[in-house]
Amino acid sequence: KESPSKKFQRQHMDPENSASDDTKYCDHMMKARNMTKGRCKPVNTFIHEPKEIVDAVCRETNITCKNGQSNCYQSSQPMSLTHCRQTGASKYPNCQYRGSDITKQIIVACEGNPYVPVHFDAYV
Ligand code: 5FA
Repeated sequence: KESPSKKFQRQHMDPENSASDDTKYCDHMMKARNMTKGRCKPVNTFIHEPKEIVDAVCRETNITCKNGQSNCYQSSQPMSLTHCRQTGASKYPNCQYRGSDITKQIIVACEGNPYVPVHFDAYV
């Protein structure tokens, strides 16, 4: 079974691409990363930074997560992100997305040993 950290990497990590102006980026990536199976995942953020940089967020400022758990951490540095949001007209199985390229600090939840990101909580 896929581990929580592998799931985070599949759903949120894309260090190879820099912020893409390509309007097809989200349509392509949401499908390629298996987030359009069974349903269209409504929103998802991809992070265009090296894995070591994102893993290190688990050692930054500890904050409360949206769900009330205390295992969230906010990056001091803004990061290159693409936020994908399903369009209103999009209907499963034809999942369609709009992408926004942004540079913001990220908030991730961390778990395990090694203590690594397992959930993308927000950008601020
Ligand atoms: N989740 C939320 N807070 C968490 C925390 N502090 N520590 C660990 N996990 C935490 O997200 C709900 C999901 O987020 C739950 O599965 C919970 O385990 C985790 P959502 O935004 O309500 O839905 P989603 O569509 O994002 O959920 P999934 O498709 O299951 O995606 P994941 O949670 O695996 O990944 P993501 O939340 O990073 O997108």
